[in-house]
Amino acid sequence: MDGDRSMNDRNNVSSKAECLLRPGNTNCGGCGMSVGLTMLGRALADEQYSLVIPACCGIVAAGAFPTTAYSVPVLASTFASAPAFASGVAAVNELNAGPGESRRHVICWAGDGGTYDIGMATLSAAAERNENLLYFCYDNEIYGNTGGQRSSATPASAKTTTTPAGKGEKKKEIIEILAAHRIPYAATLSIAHPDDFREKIRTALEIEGFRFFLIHAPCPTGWKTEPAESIELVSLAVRSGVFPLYEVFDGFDYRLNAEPDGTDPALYFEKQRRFSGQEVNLPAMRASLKSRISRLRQLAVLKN
Ligand SMILES: Cc1ncc(C[n+]2csc(CCOP(=O)(O)OP(=O)(O)O)c2C)c(N)n1
Ligand code: SF4
Repeated sequence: MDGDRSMNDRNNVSSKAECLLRPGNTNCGGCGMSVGLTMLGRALADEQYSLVIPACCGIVAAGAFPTTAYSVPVLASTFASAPAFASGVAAVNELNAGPGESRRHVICWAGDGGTYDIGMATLSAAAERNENLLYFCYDNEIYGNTGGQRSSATPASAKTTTTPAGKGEKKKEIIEILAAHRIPYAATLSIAHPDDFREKIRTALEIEGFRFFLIHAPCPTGWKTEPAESIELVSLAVRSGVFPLYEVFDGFDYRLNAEPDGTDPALYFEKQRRFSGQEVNLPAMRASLKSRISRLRQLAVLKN
């Protein structure tokens, strides 16, 4: 009986729904991107889709052709071109679909380097054309795959291989940039909030056009954190207001999905050795997070 159950469990685990990224891939332990892929697979369990992935840890994880760690078709693009590449794939799917047939979703899965920096031109162009794509940026706040260089998503004060004394500049507000394109849907996702994660993807599936998601994706290797603490870290980020959970419809209709609970952001920073020895100006940080959340509150109609 137990043997049957474990066989069934194994079979379930190898299904597309449970296992978009199969075990035995190259990702590090505690990788937030891997957890994000698992949650994405579960949210899309009943859907047909392909992934377009540019240069990043996500495409390395696929492994060497002809084997793959992914359980859906994956197309590898150059670093800067994933949204353009995916636009072409979506157009071909449209041409190939027969009358009344549903289209396979096309999903971009890219890191912050490929999104905030090198892919920004093709991302902006695809958003402006309102291409029928779902775009996911897993934001580990560095160029993880090539050794942890700073990106424009790296927060101020974080030490990276190219900012050994701590980054001087602030993190870019990517959701605001996408919202300014007046796309139908943009949202932040946390792997510490699986219900919210799934619900927002299901919401996006009901909408046509360009849909953008930002996932806070801990990277123990680059953040110098313990793999077992990844979920706790992103939970602290939501609770302290470092990573607010919100969604924006049509570029102006904001909804705040979780209120910060008063957790001190210091707890989030203290747990990461990328900030150790840095003078994180906590009073200024607390004030800036407070003003950002109150701005979001003003823009939002609180959901639920
Ligand atoms: C034009 C170009 N420049 C540089 C590289 C080398 N490269 C491959 S992956 C990568 C980092 C990607 O960073 P990010 O998009 O944040 O994803 P992550 O590695 O963190 O998963 C770089 C610089 C490349 N493949 N193409
Ligand atoms: S370097 Fe970071 S993002 Fe890349 S696989 Fe490792 S933990 Fe994940």
